[in-house]
Amino acid sequence: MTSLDYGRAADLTERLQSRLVDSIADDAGVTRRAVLGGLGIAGGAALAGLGSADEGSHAIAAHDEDSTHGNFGSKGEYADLAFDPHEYLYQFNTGEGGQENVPQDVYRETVDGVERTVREFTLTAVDTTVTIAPGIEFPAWAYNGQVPGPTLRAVEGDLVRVEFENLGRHAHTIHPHLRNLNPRMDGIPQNGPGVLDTGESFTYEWLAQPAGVHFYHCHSLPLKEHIHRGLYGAMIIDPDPERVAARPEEYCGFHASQITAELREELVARAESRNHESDANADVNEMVMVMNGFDTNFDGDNEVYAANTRAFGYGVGRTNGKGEWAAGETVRPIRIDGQRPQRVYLINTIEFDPINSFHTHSQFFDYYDHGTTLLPTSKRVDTVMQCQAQRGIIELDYSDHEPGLYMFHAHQSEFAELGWMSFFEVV
Ligand SMILES: [Cu+2]
Repeated sequence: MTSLDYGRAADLTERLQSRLVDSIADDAGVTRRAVLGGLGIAGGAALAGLGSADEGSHAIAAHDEDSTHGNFGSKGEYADLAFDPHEYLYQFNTGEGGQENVPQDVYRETVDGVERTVREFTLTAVDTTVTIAPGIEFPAWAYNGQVPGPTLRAVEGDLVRVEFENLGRHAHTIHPHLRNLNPRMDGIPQNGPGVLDTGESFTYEWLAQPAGVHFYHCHSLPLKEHIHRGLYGAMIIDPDPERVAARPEEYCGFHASQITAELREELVARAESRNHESDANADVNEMVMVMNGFDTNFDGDNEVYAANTRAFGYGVGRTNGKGEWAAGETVRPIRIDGQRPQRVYLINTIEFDPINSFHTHSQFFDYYDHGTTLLPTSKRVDTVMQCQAQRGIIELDYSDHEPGLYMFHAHQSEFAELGWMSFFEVV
């Protein structure tokens, strides 16, 4: 058997989780709600000294304690279901569909003489709290009340229009990691509108280029605090198959004179597989993983690590013994159909540590650094590392693996033990 026993995997997750929660529970930067040890929820939303979040904002700070989502008293369960790390994996905002808390639209418009598809999103910065470990609330600054912020998705050549409003207490911006031709739209303090104070708004416009997996974040100073508090998100730019057919050399390491008809055809097929408007894309199970960390005592060092904010959120919870997870339980592996190709859009956002990494057990994968090429930049690797803001696309194939649990985690062992440890459950 290649997979771990479910009960032992659950023991491991629970042991690491308890140790982590014990180690950070008294840190200055967090608030501990009494959900551990079957005590039930403490009264009142814990806001870590930040006061109430603005009413009418998208903040998720207020916990619905009369919720029907079951009892949150059990050890190892997350109480805050407003953000579900399993849903987040698959939440792509394209302008024509996405999350309820992300107002969006898509339409055609002539921009500087060129007719383009415009994908418009409203992003609002707020102060809120996010659950980073069972019962542990971190005082975050967040786009649309969530960390990571909403995943934005467009096609190469589109115009991404972001109506940004700052309802947080500090001055913020949005800086895109795109090939942006207008310095006013760079989202830095020194250009265009500069930083936006509380209550101010600005509409950013960015050309969606190049194709790849990209990143947006606040660029206010001190930068390390504004990023680390949670103001970041993924921006995916799908390749345009027609453009790939016309300029295939821009999507691989070959010179134009070396492009054969077969290679052009392969690159176009790969572009279709990556393009959410193409039928071929529906065959692939696509997930977003943003590797992040939290400095819970504000000493300039991370105490908690995760993929998508929740320490051990993709660990193994208690089951009924048959791999079916108990109702309401939010600690569970990512269940995947072994016969479908898997694609992970991976981004590293951690502050304070110079690198992060992604390592798969019993598996090798193809990797596309920044996702800007259609041929892999690394073939058959089981570990990649990323500095802050580095990102890439991972393609995995479990079609010949036995069903069961396959671990993946940061291969900085410390990060794994402090939360960035996860499982795929292949079925
Ligand atoms: Cu900021």
